[in-house]
Amino acid sequence: AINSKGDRIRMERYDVSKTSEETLCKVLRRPSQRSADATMGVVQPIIQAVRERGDAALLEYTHKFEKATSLTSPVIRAPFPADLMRLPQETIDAIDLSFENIRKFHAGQMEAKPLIIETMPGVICSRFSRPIERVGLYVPGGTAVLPSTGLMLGVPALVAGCRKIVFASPPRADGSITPEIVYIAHKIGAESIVLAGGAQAIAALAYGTETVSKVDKILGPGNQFVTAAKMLVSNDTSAGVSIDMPAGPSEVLVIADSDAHPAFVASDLLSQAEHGIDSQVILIAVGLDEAKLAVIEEELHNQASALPRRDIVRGSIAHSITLIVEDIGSAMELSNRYAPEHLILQVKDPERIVGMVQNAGSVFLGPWSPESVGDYSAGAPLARIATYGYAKQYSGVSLSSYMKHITSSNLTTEGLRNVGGAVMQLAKVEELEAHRRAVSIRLREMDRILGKE
Ligand code: HSO
Ligand code: ZN
Repeated sequence: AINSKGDRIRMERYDVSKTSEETLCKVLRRPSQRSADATMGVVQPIIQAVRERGDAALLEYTHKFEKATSLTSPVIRAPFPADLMRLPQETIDAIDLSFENIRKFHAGQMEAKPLIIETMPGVICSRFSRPIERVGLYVPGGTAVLPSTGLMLGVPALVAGCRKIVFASPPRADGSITPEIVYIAHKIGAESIVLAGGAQAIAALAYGTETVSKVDKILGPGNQFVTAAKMLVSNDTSAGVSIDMPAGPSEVLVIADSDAHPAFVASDLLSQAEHGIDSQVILIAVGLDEAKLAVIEEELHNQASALPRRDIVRGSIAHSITLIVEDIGSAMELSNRYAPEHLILQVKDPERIVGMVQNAGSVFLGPWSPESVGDYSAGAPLARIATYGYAKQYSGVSLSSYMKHITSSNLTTEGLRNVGGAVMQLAKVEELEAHRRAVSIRLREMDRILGKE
């Protein structure tokens, strides 16, 4: 039970040198890494219904889950009506500035020219990229509407050159949609916005309906139902759709040494903690004495108590922890093991320490780089990317998430002569005679032509 007053808001402390490996394992486990079976059971029939009955089923779920019973069409199409994106000038300016920074960062990732390598004389191999044609971008609703997710997902899609960009986001109970999302979709050149959330939105994007355009890839964060639905549709070969990655609750790990500013540390921990009660934040305190730790904890409590979302913060702080270590090496070891989505280095010489980062979604260096600049405006994307420890094997969303690479081979007669022997020999080993002959027939023809001349 969440108690909004009274108890101190505090993270459990563990002195790592005195903590057993077993306990450490337990406290570093993500709170929501539970069996996904129950979720899959809920999601499966929803996907099937949308797949079979299209818009009718999609609307039924939106009426039921979003309470948007007045909604009669699940899609709005570009050009979006101006009255759906009326916003205060300050908001427009903030979106425009962020849009431009995110655009610059992704434009810089564009490959200037294809990779061309001549592996042997006359054997020219190349690799070039093409945008994924149709992408579906999921912008979650829930306890907070996050239009910034639309920027983080949409701008790279625009820069990559995706031909069709479809947004999906749950409508409010009155059937309307946050004007910020509409404005962002408009700036990005989205084809349409699907007014639906949850598994039903994912199913509509994966299979298409009478009004929803089918897409080739679905990206974006969401709750456990969205994540389960993304995993299911991406496993269905008949859907022909891929996903970014399984996304979990947002998380941050802050490493603080004696240089760190206690108020900054507390504010960074809280800015992730306020996302949801399932968020997890971790503080690794490097060589801090009791007095300094106490100041950080005092800051955390005081700042948290003053937050509008303090009840949510209380929930997430309840399963968040402080790990106490002696040196930065041990801190980095733990951090790499946990593989946080966001890593904040409030330490001496962060540019040097960043060299020790092996696993993390996105890193923030030094006292003047709060995570919220990444959430909104700095340019490097953050959209609940590599959570659940997936930072060990996945990258966050970037330009390449919207592209695929195509390779090509182009051989001259000299090239085929150079490489043909090896090909024929390997084909022989694999007993694939047609493969072998595809070379030998050409070599013979080459001899004939050249012999003639
Ligand atoms: N920190 C969140 C993203 C977000 N924050 C959106 C604010 N709005 C997960 O990366
Ligand atoms: Zn955030």
